[in-house]
Amino acid sequence: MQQQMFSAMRQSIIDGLPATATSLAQQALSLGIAPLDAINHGFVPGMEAVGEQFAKAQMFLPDMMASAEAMRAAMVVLEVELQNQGAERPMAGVVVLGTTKGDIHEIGKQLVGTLLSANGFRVYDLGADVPGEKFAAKAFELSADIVGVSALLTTTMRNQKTVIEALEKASLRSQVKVMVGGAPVTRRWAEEIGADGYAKDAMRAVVLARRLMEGKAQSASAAVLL
Ligand code: B1M
Repeated sequence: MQQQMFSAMRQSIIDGLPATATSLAQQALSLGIAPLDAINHGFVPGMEAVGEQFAKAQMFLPDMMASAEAMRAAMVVLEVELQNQGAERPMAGVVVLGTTKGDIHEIGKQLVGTLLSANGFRVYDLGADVPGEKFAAKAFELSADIVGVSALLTTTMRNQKTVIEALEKASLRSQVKVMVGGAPVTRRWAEEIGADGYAKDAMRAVVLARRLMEGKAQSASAAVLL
C-alpha cells in the first residue's frame, strides 16, 4: 500500500499534476505516512526522474515547470505537518537562508528551511536569486548564527563563494557560520571556498546546523576563558 502511494506520488510529479500531488500528500498524512517519508520516497524520486529526463532531452522546460508546480503543491501540504511536529521546540539558532544569485531553484532550499524550523531554528528565507550583499545585510540585521546558501546549477554554485566574500567584507565572517548545499555541491567544494560545512540533504542540514551551533558555543566559551 505504502509503496503504491510512493509510486503514485512519483508519477504525479513526472506528469506535472499539482491537484493529484496535493491529494496524494493529504492521503499520505491521513494514512499515517510520515511527511518526510512521503517527500523522500515519493515526491523527490519524481523530481529526480524529471531531472534525468530533462538531461536526456526527453522532457522540456515547460514540463519541468509543471513538475515543479506539482512538487510545490505537495510540499504546501506536507510542510504544515512538518512545522506542527516541531512547534514546541526551544530556539536553536538563527539562520539566514537563500539560493545564490542567478539561480531560481527553490524547492530543496525550502525543504531545508522547513526542517530547520521544525527543529527549533528561526529561519529567515531570502528566497532565490539572492546576491551576496543581501545575505550579509540580513545576517547583520538579525545577528544570524548561520548563513545557508543553496545552489542547483554548476554555474551558480560559484556564487556561494561570493556570499562568503560579502560576509568577510562586512566583517561578519568570524561571527557567522556558513553552510552550503544543493545538487552539484560537494564537501570538497565547500572546503575549497572556505564554508564551515556542507550537507547533502535537508535532514543532514539540520544535523550540520546543530554541529555548527555547538562549534559556535565552544569558540565563544574559549574566547571567554582567554
Ligand atoms: Co532546473 N536544472 N533549470 N529547474 N532543475 C536542474 C538543477 C538540472 C540538474 C536538470 C538537468 O539538466 N538534469 C539542471 C542543472 C544542470 C547543471 O547545472 N549541471 C537544470 C537546468 C539546466 C535548469 C535551467 C538552466 C533550464 C533552462 O532554462 N534551460 C533553468 C535555470 C534557471 C535558473 O535558475 N536561472 C532551470 C529551471 C528550472 C525550473 C524553474 C523549471 C525548476 C525550478 C523550480 C523552483 O525551484 N521554483 C527546475 C527544476 C525543478 C529542476 C530539477 C528537475 C529538480 C530540482 C528540485 O527541486 N529537486 C533539477 C534536476 C535535479 O535536481 N535532479 C534541475 C528536488 C529537491 C528536493 O532537491 O533541490 O537537490 P534539491 O535539494 C536537496 C539537496 O540538494 C539539499 O537538500 C535538498 C533536500 O534534500 N540542498 C541543501 C539543497 N539546498 C541546500 C542547502 C543546504 C543544504 C542542503 O544548506 C544551506
